[in-house]
Amino acid sequence: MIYPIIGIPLMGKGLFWRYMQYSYTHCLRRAGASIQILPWEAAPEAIAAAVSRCAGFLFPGGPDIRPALYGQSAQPGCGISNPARDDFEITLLRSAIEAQKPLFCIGRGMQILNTAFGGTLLQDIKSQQEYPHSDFLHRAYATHPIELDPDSLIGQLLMTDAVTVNSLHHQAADTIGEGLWIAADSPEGFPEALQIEDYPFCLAVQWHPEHMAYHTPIQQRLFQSFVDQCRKETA
Ligand SMILES: [Mn+2]
Repeated sequence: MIYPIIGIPLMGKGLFWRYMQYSYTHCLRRAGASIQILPWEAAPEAIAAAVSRCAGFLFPGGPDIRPALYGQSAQPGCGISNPARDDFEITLLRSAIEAQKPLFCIGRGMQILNTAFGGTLLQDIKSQQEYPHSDFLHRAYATHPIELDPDSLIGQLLMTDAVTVNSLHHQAADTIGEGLWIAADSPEGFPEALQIEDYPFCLAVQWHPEHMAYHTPIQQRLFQSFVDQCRKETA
């Protein structure tokens, strides 16, 4: 198979969400993928069909996850959630993990991963941050440093233990789900990458390589490695 099919949950309708979705699909296509956008269809057969059809899954950015999914009620500063998308993504992610599919979880996607593993989120980090972590205007540029665990997949792909990344989040992983470990963190200690213990291929990052890849080729390497892995597994 030359162009592996990557499944991506629909981010939403309207111009803004189409623009955001395009930034992911563009990077994946540059890496040689074929894209399947997955609507928020929660029927078990639809999810099973997607899991067998797609070589791997990318979980993109988006609105705050509803706090009930990690056992909390909404606190001041928590944004409006999209329950249909939350439920679809959690179910799809669990099925994809069961099938050991390659995963790339970005922004909200990393938070969905932590939630699916029983972790919790900080609902608003603004009062605890030293760097502006929610900087949409500078989304194409590196704005804060992170430290990477050199043993992690993300550390190996970026070939460094320190890098600067963009930042478009106002929430962060808090308690880390059992079976996950922190592969990178910000100076304040916010997790910036997670890794699943004993899993074939999963990249989970809190920053947004899809907005950096054009100016910062090493960020495109993450999409390339993910798509190459998907291609290998479907060949
Ligand atoms: Mn950040």
